[in-house]
Amino acid sequence: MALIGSEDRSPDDTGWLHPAWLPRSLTAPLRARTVLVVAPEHPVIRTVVDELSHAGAKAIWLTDTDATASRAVIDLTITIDPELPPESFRLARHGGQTSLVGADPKGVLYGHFHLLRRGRLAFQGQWRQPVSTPAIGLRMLDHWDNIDVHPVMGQVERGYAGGSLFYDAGSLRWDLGRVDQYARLLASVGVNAVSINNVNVHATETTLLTTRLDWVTRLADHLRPWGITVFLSVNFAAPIVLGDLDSCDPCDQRVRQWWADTTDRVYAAVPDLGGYLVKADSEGQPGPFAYGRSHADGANLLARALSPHQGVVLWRCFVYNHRQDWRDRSTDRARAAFDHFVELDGAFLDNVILQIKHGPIDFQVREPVSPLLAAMPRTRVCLELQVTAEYTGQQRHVHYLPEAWQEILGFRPWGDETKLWQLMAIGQSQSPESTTTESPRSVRSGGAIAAVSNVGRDEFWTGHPFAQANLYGFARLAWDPTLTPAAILDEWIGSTFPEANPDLAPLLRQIILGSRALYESYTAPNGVGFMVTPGSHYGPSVDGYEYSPWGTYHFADREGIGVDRTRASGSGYTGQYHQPWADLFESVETCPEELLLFFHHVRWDHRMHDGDTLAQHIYNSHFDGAAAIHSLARLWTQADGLVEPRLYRRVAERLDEQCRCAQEWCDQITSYVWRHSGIPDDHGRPLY
Ligand code: GCW
Repeated sequence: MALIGSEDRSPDDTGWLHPAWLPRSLTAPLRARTVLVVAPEHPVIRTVVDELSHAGAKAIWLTDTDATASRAVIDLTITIDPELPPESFRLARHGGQTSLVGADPKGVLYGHFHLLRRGRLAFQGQWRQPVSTPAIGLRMLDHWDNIDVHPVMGQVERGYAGGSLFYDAGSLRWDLGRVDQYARLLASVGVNAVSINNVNVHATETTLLTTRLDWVTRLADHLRPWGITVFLSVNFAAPIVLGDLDSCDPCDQRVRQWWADTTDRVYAAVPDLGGYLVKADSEGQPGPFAYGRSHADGANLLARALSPHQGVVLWRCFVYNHRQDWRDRSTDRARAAFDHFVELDGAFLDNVILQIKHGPIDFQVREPVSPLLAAMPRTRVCLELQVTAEYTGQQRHVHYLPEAWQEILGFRPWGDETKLWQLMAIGQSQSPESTTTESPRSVRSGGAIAAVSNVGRDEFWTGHPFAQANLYGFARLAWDPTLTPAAILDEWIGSTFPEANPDLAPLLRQIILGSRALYESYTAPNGVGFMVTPGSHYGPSVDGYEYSPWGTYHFADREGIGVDRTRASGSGYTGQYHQPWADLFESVETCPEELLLFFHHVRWDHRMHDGDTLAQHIYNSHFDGAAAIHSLARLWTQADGLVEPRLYRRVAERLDEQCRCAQEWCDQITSYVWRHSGIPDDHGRPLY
């Protein structure tokens, strides 16, 4: 069987590793500097001290009391101010001395990386920066890594960047050096949590809870010094899978005891584990439905076991019927998460966080924001994004995902000033100013954002070197969701290509900015989604999922295309939104055109706002999109000699493939529309 993960497509372990956005030479910034660190003994502080010494500091004094005596000769002082918000830092330079004040050890670590990024400027002039505070408390990357190589999904499910950083064909890697480097990379942009195994938890991974617990301990030991908390994905049926019980019914006392005892043992081994991540009753994973129990029963079962240890359950809402009969027009997958969860609002314990995908279907290039994110005022919620580019070009196409994420984070669920990211910051799906809903639960509150990681053992970390900007962008948006994609890209370019020829940055901007819209223009049109090859999810297959059980249909016929999700004549999904969206999406006239086919079944001759028919609109966007990719590939030749040769070649190869694939998308989609609609292209371009 062919591997769907692409470990085979990216070189692994060549020995050479691209430094990503970390400074090439650590010795420059702190050469001949003296440093005073006033902080308690802590693994993260120890990391900062090691960093400083690698960065070339001449002398470092570490003390847990204020040692003012030697201040006169100190270039950099690092102190802790617990009055600052958690994980924050403040940088300033005054009287010939640079100061870094962190709220806590993590704040010091993040401030240190900020200082490194400033380079020489960190030790020049007089300046004072405002306190930098992360907007969202839990900033997490989910790894879909398998311990065993899965026969279909490979070592990393939906991994497009070589093998797993953690596991290799059934074992924990003996040498975790790459994990250390990864942890450093994440810490440098403020990621503070990682789940270490696939949410599809097979039998082998289930043993991470028990006989392979020492692996979790080892990974946690490598991540802890970088301020990164480990989470475990667990199988809801673990008591059965591990052979201890014949049931996993959340209301069975034996099951509750099993989870309590198992969790106690887990925390004895890893006292600072973040908690569990769970995919239940989803795509074949076991869950509480088997016992007629609700997802609140299921989540609370684990929450109770974790509570004495201050652990949390991240419980995914990706719950839908994946065995649908395509003939059944009454079931709408987009409705599923809301329909399953909204009535449970208020029924979850305080240490349960519902993890909700950004759209109602599944990480498509264009979906409306999931209405569930703003529908559970008495429940903690977390936004789930996908950095790994499953449906978005698989790190073979240039696709700058922060352009989509900024739209998602900026969505205004009530049409007023409140943006989605503000909900994620408080971790509560209600407007921060809201007085109409019940007040949020106060205990253990705090926001969260999670994303599926896109890294592997590839020498560029991410397959496509430009996909590094997606990892970087996720972390930066989690810290500050008000940053623009362009600003983030400039930061990434500046740190990744320091001291490059001045021609490079504009070239990179031209290729990377706008790449999300470009990808959208030649793939599935106007929010219709899922015209990908079944299984691999790469490349076009217009009807690939049309007669499948997965609930992802476009319903094209000779009249038109798209899914009627209106209240008037369709599935009623539009009714899951607050106003003004419920009405805006309901009407063909006011529905944003980029989402037209997500919400409506539209005639091929429907007039778009610019006067073109829908068919013509699709022809235009696809032909223009494919042509634009060919131009980008030509443009990249100007980078020859401006970047490392192997980076140049890697991008050039990927652009060749993007050209081929974009043309294939264009030809298949336009020919499909032509054959179904009979509407010729105004410009006479080839339709087959
Ligand atoms: O997008 C789908 C993927 C599955 C994945 C699932 C999920 C881990 O195709 O590979 O399974 O989403 O999010 O659980």
